[in-house]
Amino acid sequence: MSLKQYQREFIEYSIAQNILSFGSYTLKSGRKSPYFFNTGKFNTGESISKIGKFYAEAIESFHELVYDGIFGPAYKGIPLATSTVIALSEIFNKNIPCSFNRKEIKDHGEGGNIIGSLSGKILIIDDVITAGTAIRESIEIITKNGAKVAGVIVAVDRQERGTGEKSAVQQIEETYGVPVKSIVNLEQIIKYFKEKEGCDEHLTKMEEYKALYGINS
Ligand code: OMP
Repeated sequence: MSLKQYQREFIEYSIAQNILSFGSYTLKSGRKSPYFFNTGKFNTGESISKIGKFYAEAIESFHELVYDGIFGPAYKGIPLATSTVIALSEIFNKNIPCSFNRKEIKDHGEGGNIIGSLSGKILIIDDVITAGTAIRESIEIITKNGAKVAGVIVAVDRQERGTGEKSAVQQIEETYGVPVKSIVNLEQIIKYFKEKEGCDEHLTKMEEYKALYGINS
């Protein structure tokens, strides 16, 4: 399937801003990767605004995502969720509540570890999915607080195998029965490089990495 306009723009913007970078990176899983996607680098007014629009476009394109509110896990998920609900309001005229968690325990004032509105069916927004550890933690927070998980949207699905042959996305979809979607996945980033001239080096390394740790698709 061809890349959608917002997916192409997302990849181009991420490369231009060095958010998607190439080199040698050790991941949380210990795997050595030739590429890394760093949402922490969405750190200016322009880039935070743009990332919200990319997520909003992706969310709108997946009709399986039926939700009442958006949850962004601390810390990286907080600006992502905030920017996304602003974009959903400004571009799609949808006024969606958002929430996030506190990492620290607070026993005074309003108490609790959730800030914002967390009720009904909640869409989790996160940056990257590799093994799925971060997403499982968010699912636990939401269910502990009495809400339901409607699905997950990440910026990049690295499409890596977990402990078995399945990807983290497939495992989470099966375990929790919710859709897990992304703005782009590894296959789409590879497709982008295939269509663009002068990117052979990146392409080769990403294909080698996919052969080593990727799912068979
Ligand atoms: P899992 O919890 O294994 O799914 O890994 C996802 C987390 O790894 C992200 O939330 C990031 O903290 C980090 N990460 C990135 O930010 N970008 C990448 O390209 C790869 C990783 C990673 O370490 O796997």
